[in-house]
Amino acid sequence: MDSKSFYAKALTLMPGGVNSPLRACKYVHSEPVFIENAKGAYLWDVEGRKYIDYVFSWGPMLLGHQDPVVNAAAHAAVDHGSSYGASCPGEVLLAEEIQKLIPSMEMMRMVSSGTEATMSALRLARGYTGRDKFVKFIGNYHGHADAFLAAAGSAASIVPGTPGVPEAVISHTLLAQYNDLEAVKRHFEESGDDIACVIVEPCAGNMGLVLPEDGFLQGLRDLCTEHGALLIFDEVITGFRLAPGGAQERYGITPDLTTLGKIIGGGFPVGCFGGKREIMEYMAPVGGVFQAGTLSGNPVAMAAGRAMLQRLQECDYPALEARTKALTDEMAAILRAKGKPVYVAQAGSAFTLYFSDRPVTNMVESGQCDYDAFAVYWRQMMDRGVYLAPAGFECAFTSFAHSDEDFEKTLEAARAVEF
Ligand code: KE4
Repeated sequence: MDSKSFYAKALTLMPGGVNSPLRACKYVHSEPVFIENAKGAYLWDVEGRKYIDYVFSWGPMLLGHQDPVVNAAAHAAVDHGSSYGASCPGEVLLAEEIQKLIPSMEMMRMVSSGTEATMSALRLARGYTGRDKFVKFIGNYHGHADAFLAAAGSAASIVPGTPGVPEAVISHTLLAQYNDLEAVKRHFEESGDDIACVIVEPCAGNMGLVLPEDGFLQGLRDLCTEHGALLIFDEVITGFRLAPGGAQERYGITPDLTTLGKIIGGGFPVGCFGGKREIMEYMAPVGGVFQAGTLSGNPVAMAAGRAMLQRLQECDYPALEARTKALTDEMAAILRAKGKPVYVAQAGSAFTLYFSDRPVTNMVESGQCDYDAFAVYWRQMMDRGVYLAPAGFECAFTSFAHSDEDFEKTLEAARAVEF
């Protein structure tokens, strides 16, 4: 069966034919291809067409697909049983590995998705401080728990309003533009005693990649400390990607709580939240803040994640960052030569090519980019075997599996694009 046939069948079985809205490729006016194989830097669809991957499952596969060490660890784990619903060594070993790289996570808890991690971290922040309100940034995406679906980024930015989310639930969600410290200050001036936490993507990846401006993260740290609120870094994308110790290592700011996902599962469903011991001990069964999960600490995900983190410590992050910069500089130069203004945002192995003649520092500016031009670009890159995220407001990822030849082929495809 080809992709078209699978999609036609999928449309009868799943809303929009997908299990996550971005995959429907609506934002690039296209249809999904169905993938049946992935190895290294490549994907193959059900028709045998090969793509150079820049999505990598939306972030987890920083080593590329089927890294032999990660694969072997997952296989070995499956051979010992795929789920116990009981404590297992793998969860302790992965937690130890995470703590080594992100020391601010003195204690942590494993869950099964980024959504669960942020949802639980927010509940913990509220339980710990005894306060209900929290600050989130417009265009930041923290998964799809109700409280975060106010001005959320990623696919949620396209949904008008938040049907299904009671007004009362988001009435405690205070919004600010990303990089606008003054707006956060105003929230603290008005409701400082009621604010449990500020949650932020320390380098935003869900309105396109948007870098924190100098002083922004430090300013958040200071405001939270001053007002007794917790600072939560949502590092579901940035954890182990921007640096082995995540954005908090790269920018030198320590949050009270951190949420993780994606990379720490080595491609298996996972999430994790953690931070200061004193705060984490508010979680049940020690404290009263409830959270639980049938598959939390799943032994296969734990084994794959641990192998992934160990392998990443042997990898040369600065070299990949430099190679990614050379790639994106050239991609931008090619587009400019075609008369398209481009602004490139890059941090480590994450980047976004904005069709814009101005820098993008927040959601308003991201919304002003020419996403129709991006859609044209995306479709022609796909036709030439380059798989970019199917939305202009997402970031692309390079991996340690990409060769220079893959980058050169990508540039060749970009040169052939016509607007
Ligand atoms: P999951 O529940 O999808 O595992 O993680 C939610 C999440 C939390 N925090 C951040 C910063 C995230 O980026 C995400 C999920 N990211 C999206 C796209 N960037 C995943 C892809 C999708 O929704 O299909």
